[in-house]
Amino acid sequence: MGYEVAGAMGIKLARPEKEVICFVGDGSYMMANSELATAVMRRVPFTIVLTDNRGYGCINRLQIECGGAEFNNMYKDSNVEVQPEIDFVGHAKSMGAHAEKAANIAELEAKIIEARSRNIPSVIVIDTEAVSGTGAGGHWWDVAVPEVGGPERLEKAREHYQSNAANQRTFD
Ligand SMILES: Cc1ncc(C[n+]2csc(CCOP(=O)(O)OP(=O)(O)O)c2C)c(N)n1
Ligand SMILES: [Mg+2]
Repeated sequence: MGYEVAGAMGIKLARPEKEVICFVGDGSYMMANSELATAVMRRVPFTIVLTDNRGYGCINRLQIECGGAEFNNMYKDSNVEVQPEIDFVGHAKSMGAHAEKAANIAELEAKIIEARSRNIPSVIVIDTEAVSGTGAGGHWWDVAVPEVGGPERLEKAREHYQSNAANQRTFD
């Protein structure tokens, strides 16, 4: 986390003939983004697709999968006085980048194509849903669940963990 914008700039400097698209979450963007200003100054164009689900979505899903309650990953579950409403378009524009929101996938696709003609970075912000997934990846994350104690949801999570762990291949 945090290297995505700088990484995209580095890739574009190394391979200027390539189209570079940086796919970054709101949390990662918040960790580090100031190379955007450098890329504007140096005229290094790449495209950032910023998915805004208002928090650490994948860690929240992992927390749920491990039987935990949603806590301190999404802003809505965090101990804050005020829920942040970060204007990522305004933030990126303040560094000189082209920035706009996409309302849906069709707009996102069109804006990615439009970005190809610019000589500065383009930031496309899209609101995303934090908890539901497509399931298409069929992934599983090997994070162990405590063996004793906890509420019923923890027992279910533990069973789920053990059956997935049993399916793992081992390598010598
Ligand atoms: C420096 C660093 N800190 C913490 C983590 C653990 N971590 C992995 S993904 C993630 C949350 C990412 O949030 P966001 O960028 O908003 O993406 P989302 O999962 O919401 O799509 C965290 C905290 C990490 N990988 N690197
Ligand atoms: Mg997020």
